[in-house]
Amino acid sequence: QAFFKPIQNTAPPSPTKRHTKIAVVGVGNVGMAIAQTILTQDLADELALIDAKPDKLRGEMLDLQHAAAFLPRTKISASVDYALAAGSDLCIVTAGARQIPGESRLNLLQRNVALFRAIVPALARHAPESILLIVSNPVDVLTYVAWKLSGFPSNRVVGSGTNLDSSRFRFLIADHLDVNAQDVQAYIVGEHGDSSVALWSSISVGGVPVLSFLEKQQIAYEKKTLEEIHKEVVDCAYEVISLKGYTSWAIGYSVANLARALLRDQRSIHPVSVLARGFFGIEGGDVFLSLPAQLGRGGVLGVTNVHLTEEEAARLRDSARTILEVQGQLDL
Ligand code: 6V0
Repeated sequence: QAFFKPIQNTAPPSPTKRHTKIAVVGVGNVGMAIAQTILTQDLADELALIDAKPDKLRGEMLDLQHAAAFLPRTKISASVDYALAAGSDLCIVTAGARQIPGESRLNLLQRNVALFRAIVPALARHAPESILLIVSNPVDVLTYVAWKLSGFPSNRVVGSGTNLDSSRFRFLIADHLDVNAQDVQAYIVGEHGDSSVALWSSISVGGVPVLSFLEKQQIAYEKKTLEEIHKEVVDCAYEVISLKGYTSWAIGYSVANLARALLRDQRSIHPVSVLARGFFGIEGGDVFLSLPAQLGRGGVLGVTNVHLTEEEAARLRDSARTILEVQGQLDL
């Protein structure tokens, strides 16, 4: 006996009505922060959680389901089986191995490549039309690995890249100037982490370009402050990790922001890891690096033709070379 009696003359829903499904692989600190932001922001009709640990998965699924009374309606499911990703529009990968004390970065990377071998082809098989959004670190190399293992066109493989670094940058500039971070435009591009490149000329507040404003006012010392702010951006991830053991909330919001841009066809510009070969003189092989990219329902729609100084472009190319060297040592 159905709870509701159907009214007369009902018809099935229109087949053109879109149903949005997001799969999140890895329900650790980062995966769950992303999942909960997606739920509170009403970004999906269906959320599929996938991990290798069945108990943790079921616990996380139940805990989220128990919040249903306070959230927009989303069907939440969980499984160790990648078939759960079937029909996903977006697959977000946060699964990662933890560094063993004394382990080299390359060894950790090789272990993550082994994880990706289990994850990415399975996602590609079950959700062949999806966009892959990679979060696991080192994100630029792993986005390349995901692109290779998926066989997807490069516009449907993107890494969260420096979207988070840029939001940290905007927060710190906003804090320094005592303005709203949403009014601060500022991009960090390149490799996520230590060798990221701050695009000084891109910084503007409420439409006012900050550097040229300072130059006109002959306030040279502020440039130094900005450089210190960039250093703080690089250091602050380490600080959060040393204080609380991991980072989660900011990456959760940052990835949900990318999910919205992609699935709701926002055509907005985000510094994310994309196939960078051919841009800004990056040559020598296929490499993923963050560039200001336009995102929409088709994935990566293009890269902004932003002006880089020769020094900035050279630093980007240096990062590309370093990443290509690492990729060359990978057993793919
Ligand atoms: P965590 O809390 O250890 O979670 C990792 C999860 O992955 C665990 O639940 C594991 O069970 C799961 N997992 C491991 N192997 C598999 C597998 N084969 N299939 C499915 N699931 C598996 O780590 P945390 O959530 O803190 O971090 C996850 C990843 O995100 C790490 O690689 C981080 O370095 C990376 N981050 C990336 C950021 C970015 O800006 N790109 C920011 C923060 C963290």
